[in-house]
Amino acid sequence: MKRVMPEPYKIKSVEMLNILTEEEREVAIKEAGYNTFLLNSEDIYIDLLTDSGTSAMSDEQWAGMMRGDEAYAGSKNFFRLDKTVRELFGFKYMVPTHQGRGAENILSTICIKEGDYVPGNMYFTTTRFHQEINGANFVDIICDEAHQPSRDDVPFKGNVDLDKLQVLIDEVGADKIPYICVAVTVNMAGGQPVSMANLRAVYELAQKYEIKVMFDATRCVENACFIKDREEGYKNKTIKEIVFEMFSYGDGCTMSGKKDCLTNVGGFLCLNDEELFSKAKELVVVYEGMPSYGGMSGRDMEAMAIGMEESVQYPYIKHRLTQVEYLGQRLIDAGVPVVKPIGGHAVYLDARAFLSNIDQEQFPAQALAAAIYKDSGVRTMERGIVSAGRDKVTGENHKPKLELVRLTIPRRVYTYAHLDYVADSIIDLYNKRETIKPLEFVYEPKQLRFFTSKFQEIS
Ligand code: P71
Repeated sequence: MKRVMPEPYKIKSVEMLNILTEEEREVAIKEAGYNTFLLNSEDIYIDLLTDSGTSAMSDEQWAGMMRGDEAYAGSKNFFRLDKTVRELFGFKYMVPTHQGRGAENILSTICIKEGDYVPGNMYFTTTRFHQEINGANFVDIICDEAHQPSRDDVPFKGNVDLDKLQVLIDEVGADKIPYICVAVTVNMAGGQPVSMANLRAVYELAQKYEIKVMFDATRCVENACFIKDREEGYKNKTIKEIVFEMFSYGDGCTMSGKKDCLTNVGGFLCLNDEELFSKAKELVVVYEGMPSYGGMSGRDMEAMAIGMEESVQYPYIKHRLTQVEYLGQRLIDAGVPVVKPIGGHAVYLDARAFLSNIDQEQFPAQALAAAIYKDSGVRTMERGIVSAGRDKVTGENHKPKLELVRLTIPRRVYTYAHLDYVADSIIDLYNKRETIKPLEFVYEPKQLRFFTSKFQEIS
């Protein structure tokens, strides 16, 4: 039998979990309008809502917090973070922000003109929001396989379809495309990676037309580990070398430090262009803070610099991907429909297949996420029609091909035993799935509606 390697860390401090009864959970989810975002965290047993800002920091990071230099300007922690980011990513300039969307706001504002087009390998909610509010049209150029949840023979389902990119350039002209947004990995496709060969090819094509490539670097370390494991020629390279090469095929990036930087808050924007850097610094003082803190405290920046160095250590990242894969494989073995192959940060249930009796406009993924909470106290997230929102012109619901529930694994927080409980619960629920009821809106906010909308069951 193959040995399962346990967690590559031991536990120094613990946080006790609350266990509610099923009756108590039924009341809680009803009060939350069947929206898992609106649950109180104290009512949750295992929280798989997100891997964003939910990482456990290391003893080294906590020690770093004590070295926080909280000067208003020129904090020493900023200089350490700046150096770490530039060394690991290879970009020339870095602007700190309070989190990823702060960087997206600045990048979109300085690069986009009304009527532009921003192609990307699938949308992300906040990213597309900032592109559209600045007047751009988002165009999805991810490969078709990314929209096929059961296709498990594609190792890099996050890849850009170069033909789609070429068609867009021919149709609208390169001068209407301020940059191509390349996410590594692709969250909404199921945490799917992009190959190095694809990144290289996108950059070559972009350079031919003098279009910039801007990465969404949020889960870049996970992407690098997939490249090491799956792409020819990378087995003997370090994660650090792979990350560095990935970003050599671009002109900048936005980063949510709340994921692969192993911290609870923070983010940054990287750029190679001096003029754009100068514009970004003008805006950061308006929205975030001084260019030497951008909304983070000194201690946050120190923890982030240390977290980034820890994140590129192979034992850490390999264990993380293996943990996610383990949960996914348990569900696959039981016949539960999930997005395949299993991605980097989460297992995604295919809610359309799980609840094939519920119409997409009756929110199957939302209903499934609510049912999982009620059944087991596990909190998950809808990533389907509710997240996709409405078309800004027609007002119709975007109807994404993928109607998913995300079981997101926080970094260094849960053990294999927790994941077994999650798997057992979901398998049980799958076997009684006909008891799950469809939903309808009782409150729908205009923007990023998934965060605060409320629903009721249709009986
Ligand atoms: C996630 C999040 C956090 C989130 C955001 C919106 C709705 C629900 C949850 C954030 C990302 C991300 C990618 C690929 C940019 C951001 C924004 N993800 N790009 O998955 O995944 O970063 O949260 O730091 O502002 O739960 P930010």
